[in-house]
Amino acid sequence: QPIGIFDSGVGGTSIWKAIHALLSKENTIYLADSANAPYGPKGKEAILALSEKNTEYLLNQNCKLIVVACNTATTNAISYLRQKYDVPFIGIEPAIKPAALQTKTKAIGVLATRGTLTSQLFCDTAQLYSNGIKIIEQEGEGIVQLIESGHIDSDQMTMLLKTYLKPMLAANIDYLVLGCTHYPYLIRQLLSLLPSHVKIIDSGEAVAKQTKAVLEQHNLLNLSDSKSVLQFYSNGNPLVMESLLGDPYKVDYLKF
Ligand code: DGN
Repeated sequence: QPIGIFDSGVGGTSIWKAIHALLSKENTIYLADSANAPYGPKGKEAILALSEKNTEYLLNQNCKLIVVACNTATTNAISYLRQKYDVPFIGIEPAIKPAALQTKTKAIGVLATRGTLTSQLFCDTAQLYSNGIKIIEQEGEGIVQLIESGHIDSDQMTMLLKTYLKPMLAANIDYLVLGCTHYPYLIRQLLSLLPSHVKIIDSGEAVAKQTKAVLEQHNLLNLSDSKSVLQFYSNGNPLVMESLLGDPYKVDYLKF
């Protein structure tokens, strides 16, 4: 039985990479709902409906566990999904906690979509760790669209990033939390725009470890020695996703 992974598009492949690195024997099915990206500005009801649609597709493929590889879908829909379906769900949230525990300048930045920043789950977490620490929240408006359309390395992207980092630099952050699974693909550019003492945190590795722990807990780890089957489906342009995944992975177009 495969692990099912979905995102509003190609960004969750950053999470898939971390999962595959840790759990290379596991079969995986990745679903990129690029036709409906970005989820960020859509509002809770729409995000619930799309998350449900993606989950049902993956369950019909017999997935044993589902990773919601999207901060926006997790923060808005994961408790609903857990209530409605029997399989275990792994979610992803901005890594505020490690940043808040380690900051020396007492200021951290969080870059995420509006859907994440306005969610109850995010606000509760931010509240929990804001004691004596300034959390600069910034919506990354437009970034997901540029990545989905294959414009990662563009002047437009550099301009957006510069604009979004400005208030964070003014507040002297020393940690930048990437609260959207598309953003790890921007780490190189972000590092070139940030002073060298600023560290970037994303949630990929933590999610992979959590996935492993939950599989173990439920006795669901794949113990067979056969080569893992890795499937990638997109209802958008498969080529954008293939370029992010790199060789030798192939992405199939699928209407879902
Ligand atoms: N990858 C999604 C996330 O982590 O929030 C992007 C959300 C979106 O579609 N804007």
